[in-house]
Amino acid sequence: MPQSNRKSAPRCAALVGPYLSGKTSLLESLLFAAGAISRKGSVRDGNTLGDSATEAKARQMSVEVGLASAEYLGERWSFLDCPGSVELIAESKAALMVADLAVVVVEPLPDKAPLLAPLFKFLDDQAIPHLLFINKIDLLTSGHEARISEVLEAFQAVSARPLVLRQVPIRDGDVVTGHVDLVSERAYRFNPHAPSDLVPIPDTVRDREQGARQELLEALSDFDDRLLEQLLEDVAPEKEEVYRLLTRELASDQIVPVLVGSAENDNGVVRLLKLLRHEGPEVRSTAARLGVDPEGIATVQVFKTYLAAHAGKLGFSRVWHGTVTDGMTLGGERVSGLYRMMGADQRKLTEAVAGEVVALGRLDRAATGDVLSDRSAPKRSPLWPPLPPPVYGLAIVAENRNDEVKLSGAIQKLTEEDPTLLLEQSTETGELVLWGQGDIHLQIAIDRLRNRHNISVKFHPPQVPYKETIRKAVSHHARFKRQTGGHGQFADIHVDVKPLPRGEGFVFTESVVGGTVPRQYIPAVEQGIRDSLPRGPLGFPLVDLAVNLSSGQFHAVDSSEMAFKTVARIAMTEALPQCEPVLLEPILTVTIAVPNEFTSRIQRIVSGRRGQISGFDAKPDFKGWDEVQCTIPQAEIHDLIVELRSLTVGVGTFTYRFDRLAEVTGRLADKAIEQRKAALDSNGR
Ligand SMILES: Nc1nc2c(ncn2[C@@H]2O[C@H](COP(=O)(O)OP(=O)(O)OP(=O)(O)O)[C@@H](O)[C@H]2O)c(=O)[nH]1
Ligand SMILES: [Mg+2]
Repeated sequence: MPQSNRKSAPRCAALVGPYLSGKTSLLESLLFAAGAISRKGSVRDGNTLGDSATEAKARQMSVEVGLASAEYLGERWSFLDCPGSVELIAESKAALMVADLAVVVVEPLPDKAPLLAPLFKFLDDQAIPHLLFINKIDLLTSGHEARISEVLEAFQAVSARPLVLRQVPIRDGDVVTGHVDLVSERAYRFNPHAPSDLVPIPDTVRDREQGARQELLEALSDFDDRLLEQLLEDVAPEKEEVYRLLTRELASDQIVPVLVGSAENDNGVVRLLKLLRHEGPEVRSTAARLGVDPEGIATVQVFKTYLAAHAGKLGFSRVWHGTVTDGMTLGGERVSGLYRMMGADQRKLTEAVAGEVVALGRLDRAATGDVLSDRSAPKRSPLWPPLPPPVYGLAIVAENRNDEVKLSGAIQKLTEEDPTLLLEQSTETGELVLWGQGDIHLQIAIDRLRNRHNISVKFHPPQVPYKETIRKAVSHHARFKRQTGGHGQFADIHVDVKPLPRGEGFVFTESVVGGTVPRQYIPAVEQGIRDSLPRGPLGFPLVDLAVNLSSGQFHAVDSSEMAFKTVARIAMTEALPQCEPVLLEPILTVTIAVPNEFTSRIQRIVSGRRGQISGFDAKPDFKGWDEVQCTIPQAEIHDLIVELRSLTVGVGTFTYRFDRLAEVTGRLADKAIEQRKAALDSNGR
């Protein structure tokens, strides 16, 4: 309950939770309940405020954070509708960082618990106050879903903080028809798409209500001795005191209130709004949580960068301190355009006070995560979450050759908006590889290239940077002699080619005595040999071999640098096929992280990819998770993330680094060599 009649500064709530749990629907319902929109859109019809992007409508899923704002009973709220996909998690984390609290929206399904674990962990690590909104309560009717108590038990198992039920559902037979608020002890009957009716507490719920209320009070009494005494002495605590404790413990992320409702039917949404209003933490405490120094006249923090078609670069930002005005200087740049976002609409503002979420126009230097003030250059918050390393790549080429130049510029723009997207121009394969968090993530980027930049691309799994080496030492004699018209060309050399241990690269030596190859031509011989390294007899770059120039012959008139360079290339072309060339493939050291219930099944995935497990251990700082160490050939890693996610309801992940090159022979090698030959032929090389 508000401690006084003083109105709160603008606050901000992020809607987060697993994929398809109903966050965008809930945003729509919240805005409708607050009177910010007069007509509700639906995800199905593709007309919600949260999913205004073309790519979101096409997929009926959120592809980025959606922003909206509402005034509820005279107080301003900004809502950040986060995408649920694990592949877009960085976007959601950034929004969570600047929110006063998170509303974790989840379906009433116990098997969603593993998806909540990493989210709860992030929220607790960052001490972000959060509540749970168990959505789709209407589905509890269809029989196969569990009861609220079972759902809660499953979710509690993955939350370090106590989940405290604030309402119990009222059922009529199998159908949830309303709920009882456990603090006010008021009962409400749901009406579809209309405010609930206050009703007497039905007798059928009374026992459950009493039991759940007792649990709520006991949970709170862990944080308050006076309440504990009252409970022991069987004294009923005052309602105001219970609200005060609930507000305090939510703000310090000690408890997680749990509400039930249905976004689709607008049930339980006004209750949620009221809880936000009375118990939602203030911007001051959020700024303190982030350690933001209130500097100068105004301080803001950018949590998302958006390149709008007309307005140019927009920095979606939370105002931490002071008042921002259009035209003022922040982080050393002039704010040119100040907007409040309502889905895709920008509403122009002249100023924004602390607590507001605004879009700042044309701050070119500011990046996502930066704190800007009128006093200093952009500063990155030390608490800002690190970006997840890429786990999936696709080689891309413009469908229209004329777009090739435009392509990297366009991708550059996408990566500015989404720093988890990376572009690599592979020096080893020559391919342009787009890296990200998964196939959906990259497909969204590819759609954006088409929708926003009018560039269509083709894509395929990136090539494996195979190498080749030799197994046998060979001594070889080569001669280059040509007589054309005037003076000819002549060079003659003896070389010893031999394999080196893995990782030694290439070594050139010479042991010429008596000037059989004159000093001035030796560098040309070395150059000729090096020129033949990028493409060995199998078609791949050669590594781990040594060549020694032992002797040769020359001609006083016809020998030249060019002739010695040529003879060196000839020597290599003739010698290498006799050296038993062999294909080398890169092997990666991989660390796979999964909830430990899945650990035993990782073996099958790894061995199915020609990998080897070297050990596993509990993941540090991550209760209930394991880390499996293994090596896997790079050729087998492309869609590892896809298989891993399908095994682990989406939460499993991995990191990797190059370990070594290893010989491959047999059918796998033949196939790689054949493909390489075809690729080189088609490139006319
Ligand atoms: N039965 C029922 N369906 C709902 C409810 N709320 C949302 N849905 C449906 O659930 C589906 C997903 O809803 P969204 O609002 O897009 O879910 P989301 O959490 O925003 O999804 P992402 O942003 O893609 O993670 C849609 O088909 C909604 O119509 C509800 O209360 N009851
Ligand atoms: Mg959504």
